[in-house]
Amino acid sequence: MKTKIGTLKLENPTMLAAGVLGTTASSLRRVMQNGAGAVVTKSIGLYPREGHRGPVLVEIEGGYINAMGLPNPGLKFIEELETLRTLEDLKPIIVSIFGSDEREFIKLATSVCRLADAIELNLSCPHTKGYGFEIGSQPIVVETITKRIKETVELPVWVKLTPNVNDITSIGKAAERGGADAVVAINTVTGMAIDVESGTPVLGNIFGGVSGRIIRPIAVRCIYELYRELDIPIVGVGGVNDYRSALELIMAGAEAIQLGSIVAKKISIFKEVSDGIATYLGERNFNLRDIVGIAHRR
Ligand code: RRO
Repeated sequence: MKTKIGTLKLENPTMLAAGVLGTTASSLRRVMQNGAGAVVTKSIGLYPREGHRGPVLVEIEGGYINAMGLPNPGLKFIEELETLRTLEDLKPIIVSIFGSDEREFIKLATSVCRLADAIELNLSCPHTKGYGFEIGSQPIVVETITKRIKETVELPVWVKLTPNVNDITSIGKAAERGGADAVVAINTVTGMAIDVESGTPVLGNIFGGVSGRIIRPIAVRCIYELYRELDIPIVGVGGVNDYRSALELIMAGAEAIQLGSIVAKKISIFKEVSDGIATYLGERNFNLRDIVGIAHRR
């Protein structure tokens, strides 16, 4: 079930979402071997970061809340990408980057571009001051950073959007004006959990980002809204845990989907979802293209 996001060719429409199993060559390799059509790395910054004080992750009904705080190896990650590139049968590698300003984004994009098939700009981490919300919630900042990266690298540039804004389409349109090749929707939804025994917030950072099937209706709504307003492709992410939930994001308007929380428990999910979609389409004599955004016809 081959597909394309702009010029990027995929063997199937499932990808690893940023943040899960994405910091080493061996874990990214494992995801490829388990049937992912592409992988997105953990978001990488210019400098190593340890992340927030723990606990950084709590499981809730229907998902997780995380406040990892952008832990990453910084530019040392390039060594992992170099190792990965020596292997055979690779799937497209999308490198996710974050920065605090335009200059940092440009430096990162320049450093990783020879090892990436596309760049995903993380303009949407919901709980790390200076790196996500402040950048990703202002259309003019999103447009400018996207534009500068497009001027800097020849690769496809995808922009990952935050759902924690009043109007996600204004941010999506800003990415499109900046020349983005696709938008990725959505990052996690701001939330928090309280331990009722101690009466204290569970996460070290107090606030975190909610992921997993509990956020799927929010992802579907955001993708549906974006599809109405944008001409560039949408990559859907948020709460997919089987082929039917993947179909929901696709019918809202996503051309491919990313899997995150579910991967932590089920690495076989890529094959399960892509086989499930293929069977669904085969039984109805449809192509994937036929059902992208089909919910808008009503
Ligand atoms: O590392 C994180 O805490 C994190 C990131 Br960068 C992100 O984009 N989304 C998220 O839920 N957590």
